Amino acid sequence: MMKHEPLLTSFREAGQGHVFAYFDELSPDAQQTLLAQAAEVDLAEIGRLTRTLLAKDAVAGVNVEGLQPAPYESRPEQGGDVAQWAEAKAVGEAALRAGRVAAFTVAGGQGTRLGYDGPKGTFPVTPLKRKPLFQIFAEKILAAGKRYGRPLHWFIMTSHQNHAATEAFLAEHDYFGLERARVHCFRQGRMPAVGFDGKILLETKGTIALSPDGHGGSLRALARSGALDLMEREGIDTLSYFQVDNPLVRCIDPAFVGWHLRRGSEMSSKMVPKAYPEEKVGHFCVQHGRLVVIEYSDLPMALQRETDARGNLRYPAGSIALHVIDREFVRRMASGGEGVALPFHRADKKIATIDATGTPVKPEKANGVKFEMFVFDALPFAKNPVVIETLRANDFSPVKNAEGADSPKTCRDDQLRQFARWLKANGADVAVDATGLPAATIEVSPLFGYDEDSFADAWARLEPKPAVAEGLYLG
Ligand code: UD2
Repeated sequence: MMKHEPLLTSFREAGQGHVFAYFDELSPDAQQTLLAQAAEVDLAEIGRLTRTLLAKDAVAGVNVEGLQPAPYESRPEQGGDVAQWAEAKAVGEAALRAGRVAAFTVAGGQGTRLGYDGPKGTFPVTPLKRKPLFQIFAEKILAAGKRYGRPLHWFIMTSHQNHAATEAFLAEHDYFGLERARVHCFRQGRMPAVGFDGKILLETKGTIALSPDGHGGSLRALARSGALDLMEREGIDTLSYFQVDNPLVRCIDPAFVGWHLRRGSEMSSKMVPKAYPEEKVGHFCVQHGRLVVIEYSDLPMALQRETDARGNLRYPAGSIALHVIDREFVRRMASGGEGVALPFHRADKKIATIDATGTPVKPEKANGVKFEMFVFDALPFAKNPVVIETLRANDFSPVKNAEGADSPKTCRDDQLRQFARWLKANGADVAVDATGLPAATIEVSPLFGYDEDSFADAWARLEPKPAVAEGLYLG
């Protein structure tokens, strides 16, 4: 039985005593649940956030003073230095052969926009076999481990909500061929939602309205879960970070790892030139000498649309949430020492809560605030951060919405285009339309080829070469 008086007192002293208003009505089990949730809350942090982000005179949006476009390394095809890219790739390959790299997926989001019930990683996305997102990543990681002769570890950050379902799904599918001991799921932290008056909201009489603390919570969670220590024991110093919604991603990209290592960078990023001025991605910028990402919702539209003398966007560098991160940098950020903590962002939301009589209510308009951290806010703290350009078609086609842009349909088509491109580049006869979309439904398993190089090698070995026809699966 958890001793509750000290906890109750600290909540009361912080002006949050109402969290226990119904405590005496709860069953002993329910009391324990509430106490455990309350113990998760950092009252000092909530107090600080309430005083700053919720203050009447809080400045909305970000300060854009002194903002400059961020420099980046262009791809060789776009005028980048061919020799440097080749060297970066060699350095990355050497790191992979030495077992220094692990894959890291953030999969704690709630996936509300897609309207899919279940962890997003279990959502089927490939054109023919309907493989789920987790399977694609697992197979890419497995294949990269084989290619470089060192099996990779895979860290997956889940949420309280989807942790058990994620673990069960992976176990049920035997980790899609990965060694069980190399797959590590751990939960991210939670933050309580507060009303506009700064009072912590109860979801029911016995539960606090808690929600995931944002993908930036991954840095703390990596430390807290013991993942960093495990990496250290295994000789891993580099994490390849990607989001669960993007099956096109090169989970393991030697050139990216190599740029990061060659520059002695603590956190590196990939950019794509924005497809159009209002595209909903973060913008890489430099402010007061530090690299920052400014989210589309925070960058004034005039700046998003601003062009230079030649008519090019002044802030073209879109963030697609791909990073390579140094292990000890994560540890430093997670320690939250003076001045190194990630900031929280405020999001006004409709939060299920209880009314004055204790009855659950679903509000019709925003009734409170959630606090989230963003992983890219670590960039200004990183030494020697590098941004490299990547081709969207090789790295980015997320599934976010049920329909329209970034939907299962657009993602499926982008996968088909990628498979067709790989085949054509290696001499296969593939009929495609003006957008590169093949007429036939084809699929390449990551176990056959997971990027241009591995595909080219596998295709060269394949005899006889199959004709590209409806239903071709290269596995
Ligand atoms: C993110 C970026 C945006 C762009 C885009 C590319 C932010 C704020 N914006 O937009 O700039 O790069 O991605 O696709 O990051 N997640 C967690 N825990 C959380 C919240 C999210 O693990 O508490 C994971 C989530 O499972 C997903 C990823 O983070 O893998 C992105 O989350 P999102 O869908 O909320 O990000 P989005 O689309 O707003």
